[in-house]
Amino acid sequence: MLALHRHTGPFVLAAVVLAAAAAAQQAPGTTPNSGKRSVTLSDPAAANKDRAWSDAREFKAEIVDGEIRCTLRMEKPFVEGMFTCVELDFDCDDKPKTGIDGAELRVRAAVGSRFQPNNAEPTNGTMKPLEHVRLSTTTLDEADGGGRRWIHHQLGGSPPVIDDAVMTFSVPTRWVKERGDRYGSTFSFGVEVMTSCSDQPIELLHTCGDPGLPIVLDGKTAEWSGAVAVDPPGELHERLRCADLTGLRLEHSESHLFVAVDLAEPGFAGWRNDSDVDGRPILTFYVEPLFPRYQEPKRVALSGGQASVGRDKAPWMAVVGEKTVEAAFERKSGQSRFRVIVHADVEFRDRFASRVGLDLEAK
Ligand SMILES: [Ca+2]
Ligand SMILES: [Ca+2]
Ligand SMILES: [Ca+2]
Repeated sequence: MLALHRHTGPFVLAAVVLAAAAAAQQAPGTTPNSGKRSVTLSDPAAANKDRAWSDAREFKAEIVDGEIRCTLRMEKPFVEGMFTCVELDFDCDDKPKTGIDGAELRVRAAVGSRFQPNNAEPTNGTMKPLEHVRLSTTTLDEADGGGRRWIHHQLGGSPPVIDDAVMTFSVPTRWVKERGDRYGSTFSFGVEVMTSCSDQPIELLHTCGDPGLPIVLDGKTAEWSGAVAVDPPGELHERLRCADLTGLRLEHSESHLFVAVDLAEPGFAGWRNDSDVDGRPILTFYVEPLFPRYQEPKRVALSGGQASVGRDKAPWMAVVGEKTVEAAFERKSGQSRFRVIVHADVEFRDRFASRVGLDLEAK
């Protein structure tokens, strides 16, 4: 079986489907009682085909030679995808009441970059996003004033290996044993796959040196003029161009600062969440008054799937058009200079309904 990990043929798939059917008997979220060396979980396909690049389908874990060998299969090859991270939250002592939410260790295997699709050519140096693979760990630490907290702590381990739609990696069993129950040998972990991408922030400064323009917040930008800060399109995954920022403009009236954002493609307001792959694009506006007197900067977020936010007299409002977003922020009397930064992020989560339950001493 071991040699088949990276080349899953039809016979192995048949075995996997049977194992998955057995795993599906367990109630979601419960720890399967173990005694097993090997577990395979399956996960539904995303109904929305545009989410296929974030869609986890199968996860297998098997204890072999002091390692938990993990195999994640996605719906699409990694080379067509975006930054992908599978996170395992280990309940090392198989006791949900110890640790934080039961867990004593978190292990992540990741590939890619948030700022480029996996098939992008290197923009500097020679490493393609697909070659950027790593394994990282988070452990429990004594917190100041009692209790415990998560702290990033690199335990070592080898980076994952990518082959088409399959990622394989190993977690040394001693990481679990060291945090486990000295009298017990069972442990469990949950599996969540996160995929994400981000556009680089666009920044623009604005001085209110005249009465400004009569901006109408309707998602259309024909009334706008003035300087445009531009950003090239095509940096995000091809199915996420509705979150790809291409331009930023600022304008003002007596009472408001206006912000217009251009997006590469339509689809932001009409975003539909998927029941399997959860997540949506988020535009973040950072507005910092600079002069004449310092006031608190404001940071607000606009989620995909919303056509508008706020209404008259709200501290901020936004209206989403086809490929543009218009937003308005309160301008205090006399404030005449602003710095505005806009960025876009998309983060998806696909969590396996059942946990993996294993036994270090199972034959
Ligand atoms: Ca899925
Ligand atoms: Ca625990
Ligand atoms: Ca308008």
